[in-house]
Amino acid sequence: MRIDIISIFPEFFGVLDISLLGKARERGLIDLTVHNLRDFTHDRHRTVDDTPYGGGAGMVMKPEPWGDAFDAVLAESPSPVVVFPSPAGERFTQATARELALEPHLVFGCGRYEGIDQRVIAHTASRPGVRVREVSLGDYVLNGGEVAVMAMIEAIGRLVPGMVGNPQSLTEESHEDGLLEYPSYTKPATWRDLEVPPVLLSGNHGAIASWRHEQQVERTRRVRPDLLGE
Ligand code: JQB
Repeated sequence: MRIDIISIFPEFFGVLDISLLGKARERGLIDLTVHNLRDFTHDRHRTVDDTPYGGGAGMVMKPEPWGDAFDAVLAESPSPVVVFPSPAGERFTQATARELALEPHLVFGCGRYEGIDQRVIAHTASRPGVRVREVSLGDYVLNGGEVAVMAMIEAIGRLVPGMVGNPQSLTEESHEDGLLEYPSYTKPATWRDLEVPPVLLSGNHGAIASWRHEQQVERTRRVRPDLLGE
């Protein structure tokens, strides 16, 4: 999978080298390039923002540097998906991560200020072969798209075929079956007077599977009843 990120803070993505994605890049599964939007400006101040038409607070990212950045990054890519993180986007879920993990080329456009001139999104979507998604991490406002893209790349990257050693560990975790995950325990069996639930020491795999499923349902009902439609 090829991933390009366009941002005015390219240094932000240095941590991807030391996280899970470091391994994916070493193994040649993910080829990630970060581009500085300011490299696509043509004025001496490398301006990327301007005042909003119609008035209002803050600044908006101007379209020209974005257009030139996408001209360069999308050249010779047959069917990229361009993701714009935005508080006004569709919700990014495990299902979104699964879909995007199957794509050969993802491009993330990281906005700042009050966001990007909407014509950039419209123009990018009008490019032949390009699919655009405006995606939100959740219902809170960040200062820009960078942190959202880091989270999305971590969620997507671990689903790229070949990334996780044991594929069963992917299907048994939170959200893959619409439930929160069951609680986990490791040695020692007693720690500061707290015991590991005895069923987990029983060796009865059927009883363990039932107990874990009960724990998932109980926890989901208590913490996230919305996931059960309740
Ligand atoms: C600028 C962003 C998010 C990208 C995701 C999420 O967009 C704004 N509108 C009003 C005020 C401030 C901003 C800041 N901003 C680009 C940008 C916020 C993404 C974002 C996001 N994905 N919350 N906020 N879940």
